[in-house]
Amino acid sequence: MPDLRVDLSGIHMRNPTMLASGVLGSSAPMLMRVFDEGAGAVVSKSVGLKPRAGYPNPTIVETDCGFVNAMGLPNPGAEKFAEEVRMAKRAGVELIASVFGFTTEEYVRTSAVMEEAGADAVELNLSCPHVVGTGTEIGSQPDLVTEVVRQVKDATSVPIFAKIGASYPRVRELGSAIEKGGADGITAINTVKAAVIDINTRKPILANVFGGLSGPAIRPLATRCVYELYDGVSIPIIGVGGIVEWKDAVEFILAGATAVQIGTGIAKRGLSIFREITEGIERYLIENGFESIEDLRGLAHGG
Ligand code: RRO
Repeated sequence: MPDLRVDLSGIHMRNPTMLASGVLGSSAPMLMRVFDEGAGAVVSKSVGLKPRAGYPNPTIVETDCGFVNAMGLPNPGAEKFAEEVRMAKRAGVELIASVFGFTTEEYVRTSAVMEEAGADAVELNLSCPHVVGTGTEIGSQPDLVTEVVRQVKDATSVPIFAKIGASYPRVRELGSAIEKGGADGITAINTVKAAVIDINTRKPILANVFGGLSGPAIRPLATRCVYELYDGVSIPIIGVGGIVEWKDAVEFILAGATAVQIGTGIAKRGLSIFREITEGIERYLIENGFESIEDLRGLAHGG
């Protein structure tokens, strides 16, 4: 049997699938359920230092090519969410806490609370495409990205991943900025800034007007980012964006991903998607004579 285990900068995963941040990640029971269903690790919904209500409804709209969401970072604040992290950790869940901030200090303090609560790693959200003052507004400034990563690294001892979007044109430059800050990995990509108009009301559907597009429409864009990063950085890359089938996951691994995250795909396939994708990867490895996932990683590169 091929080896499906993945060592993601010290995070020991039984398989390369992870729950993407923002989907089913707001409570310990949901995180536990997803882990029970076979995910190798789970990433919680982004939390900040203070509670936030998020945007008014409608916050999500389905289109024929994916979902567009503008939740607006609803979260109970780090101290309160720490209770969920503790509960999930007591149940043995491999848990990465997603963290956002409006300042470097907020990223640092929130990450420290997550580490203290027992999170195995922190994923810095440097890429929410539609909240003013955080996300892409920070993630499109490479020097600031280095600074945020460096300061979080200095203040914590768990692995730190940085999640980027596709809007910054020089993805390798951004990857280098993250690596320079000392990050343990890069997650690529977040949703892509989008809008949907109701032709009857002749107005935008989302209360926030703009939201983030997820689903198969962004998969080739995400694969391109992973491919570019793999050529430019030496830290692990986590691929995310539109994975629905096991073949999609294999594509990301061939582009250079060490692990893959799944979010929107759950809406199409249910929670069995984690097992189905893991089994599909396993079959592919057997049928093609590979002994481990590692043997597959990055094979789309070079001659
Ligand atoms: O909460 C959101 O609206 C949200 C976030 Br933080 C993010 O990173 N990406 C996204 O599509 N939505």
